[in-house]
Amino acid sequence: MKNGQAAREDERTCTGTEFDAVVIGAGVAGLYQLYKLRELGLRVRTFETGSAVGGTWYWNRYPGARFDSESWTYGYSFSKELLEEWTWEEHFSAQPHTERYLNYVADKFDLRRDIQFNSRVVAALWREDTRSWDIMLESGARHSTRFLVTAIGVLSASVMPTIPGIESFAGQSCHTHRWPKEGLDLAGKRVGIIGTGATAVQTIQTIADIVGHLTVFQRTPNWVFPLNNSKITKEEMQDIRSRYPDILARCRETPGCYVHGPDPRKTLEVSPEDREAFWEKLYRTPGFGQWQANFSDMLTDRTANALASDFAARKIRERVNDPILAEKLIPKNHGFGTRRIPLESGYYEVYNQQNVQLVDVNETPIERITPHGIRTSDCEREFDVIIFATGFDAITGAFDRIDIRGVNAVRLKEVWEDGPQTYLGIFVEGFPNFLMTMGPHAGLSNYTRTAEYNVEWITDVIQFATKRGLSRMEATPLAVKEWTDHVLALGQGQLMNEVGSWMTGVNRNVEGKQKPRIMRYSGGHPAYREYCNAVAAEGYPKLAY
Ligand code: NA7
Repeated sequence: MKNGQAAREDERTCTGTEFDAVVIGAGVAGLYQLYKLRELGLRVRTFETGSAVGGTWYWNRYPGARFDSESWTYGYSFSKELLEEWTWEEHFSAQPHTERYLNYVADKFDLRRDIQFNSRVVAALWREDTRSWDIMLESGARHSTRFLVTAIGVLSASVMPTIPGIESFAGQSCHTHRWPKEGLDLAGKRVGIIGTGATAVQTIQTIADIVGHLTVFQRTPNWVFPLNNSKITKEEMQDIRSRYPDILARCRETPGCYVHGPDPRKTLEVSPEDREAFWEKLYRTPGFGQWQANFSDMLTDRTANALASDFAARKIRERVNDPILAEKLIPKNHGFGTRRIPLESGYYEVYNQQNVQLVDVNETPIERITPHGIRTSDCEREFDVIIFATGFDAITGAFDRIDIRGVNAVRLKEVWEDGPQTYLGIFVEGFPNFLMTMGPHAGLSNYTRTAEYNVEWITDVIQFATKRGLSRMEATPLAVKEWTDHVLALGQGQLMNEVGSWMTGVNRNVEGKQKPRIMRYSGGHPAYREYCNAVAAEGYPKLAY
């Protein structure tokens, strides 16, 4: 006979579940999470909607899809061997190469044996009696797990526009996120594309020379800046390999975990001539230099931001031949960098081509999609193909699409109705043993750099619990309140948080997602890590067990 204390211990450590941990998603974060949890000796299963690994880099097969982070800052850093072995071909890798990389990682670490593909998780229900999660797949299959870790990405819930007649189109059409694996033959076709975000920019500049005629339907122009991509030579790759420790150290010290960090000077401290020279230099810098390495007040001071916007507008005017068209391509409702800037290679020059037309849907709104094409208030245009580059229900959208119910069957979607509330972007009160990689209010920056950190922190806290035989852990209400208040306070005064974009959780096609909210931790990733590291060092004092 066991005494009461021992029996209680038994009850707390009794696994009784099919898995110790389930990971949802086999993208960048999910693959590494599986690797780390398996390292702990746990029974782990990953469920993945797609038929193969890659997440973002599995789904987004549209023409021209590629990184906007330097390839050699985006790869995993946890394995020296992997860093040594992998050869990046371009400074900003194209989707096929990145997908190959993630497949290489899955093979190298033998990850596939614990991944169940073609398995969309549709519901997750917390069971207090067994202190475990019941997971439901679209197929109807059910599984149980002690810990549930989401690795569902921030841009994975794609959204189609709510345009009347959308189902009636008789030609081919698809969302860029659901581009067919076998590709779409666009040669010589009449193509219409809706949207002018980063995805549309990459698509437009890639297909403009292939298609017969391209019509771009623009609602909001973005500040689009040069990517300045190039191939990586064998010698360059050798040099990059030798510098990985420095590159990774640099990424650890910048707010966005890029190699680019802000210039400490304030915009108006610098003479107009020096400012112009500095911005010209940034314009020629590969990647996010213009956005991340600009003057330190560029995204907080309105005057500074207006000057940066003036420079960017001049660049558009220089590149687009037709001055009326150039004005249409210059954003008027948001300042430079207040939305994540799409990076381009020849985007503006596309509008100088005879076979490309821009339709400003503010002047001539889209009325409906017809069997033959798109009807705006002034005319109907006929298309063979319509491309929807209409973006995502970002950050919380992928969570909303799973019926996640915590204690007392409370729905996560309802808890977050007025905006996310989390502890460190990782825990949610009332959702025990539920942990999010790259959740809302976490440090969202150069994805792999920040996901790796998140995954390692989550692994450590799961190890902490399992070592102590704790079958239940949850953020306290105080922890959630303090973190949420902290994130909201940090987000005040950031111009990015005032503007509607996926980064502020806005999607005009999704009910309840019309107004900007603070969705990200904006104190910079070094500060985020410092905070999370301190929590771990103190033994997770604000978790309840
Ligand atoms: P985005 O940046 O959210 O862009 C979506 C685009 O689609 C944007 O231009 C929208 O205009 C446009 N949109 C959506 N619905 C409509 C309708 N009904 N009519 C006209 N235009 C519409 O998503 P992306 O996929 O381009 O990029 C997401 C991130 O992926 C990017 O930042 C990179 O980090 C990678 P709006 O601006 O809402 O007026």
